[in-house]
Amino acid sequence: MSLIPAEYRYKIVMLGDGAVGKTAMTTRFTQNFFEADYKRTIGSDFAIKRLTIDDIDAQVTLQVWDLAGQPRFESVRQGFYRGARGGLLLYDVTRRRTFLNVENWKEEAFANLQKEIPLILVANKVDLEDSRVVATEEGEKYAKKNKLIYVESSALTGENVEDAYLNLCRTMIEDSKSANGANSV
Ligand code: G3D
Ligand code: MG
Repeated sequence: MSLIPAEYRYKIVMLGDGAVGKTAMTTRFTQNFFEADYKRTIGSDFAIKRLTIDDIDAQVTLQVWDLAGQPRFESVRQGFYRGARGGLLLYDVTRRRTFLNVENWKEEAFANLQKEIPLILVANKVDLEDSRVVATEEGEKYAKKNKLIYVESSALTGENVEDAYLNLCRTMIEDSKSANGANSV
């Protein structure tokens, strides 16, 4: 096959309460497998990662935005969300409050973007089995009800980290294709 891979560029956002593992996951994903490129902005960071998805002949450049702490300025939040095409919404399976706040993060993202974007629900820190308080079934149930893809990960061991981002890429690419299809004459 001599197909030229299709090129996609997406901005994505890391969502979830403090200390759920947003930065750990982003760092693992962007530095473990490919080169990373960091840039500091006020209150937020982004990393660039290029990846190839062979089976669908796609080359994706991801701009992964990660909020540094809880920004005080509304303008930082607006800049953070602006142009985002998808996101990973994390909670920490050892802290129920972070799971209960998932709904708030989803609502905030959709409100700021004024539309719904694909989100992957990420149950992080599954390596901490002994202190786990949010069961798989609960996460799955919420994801199903809200039409989100559910992934269990550990930024510590690396389990399913790449998978979470890949799932999001595939969903965004499908969205782009159906949007293009709708626009073409
Ligand atoms: P945040 O960016 O969402 O605020 P961080 O969260 O990525 O800063 O992670 C918060 C703490 O949780 C960090 O610990 C980090 O190492 C830890 N952590 C992140 N992901 C995992 C995971 O999958 N498993 C375990 N066991 N720990 C994780 P410290 O001690 O540095 O604050
Ligand atoms: Mg962080």
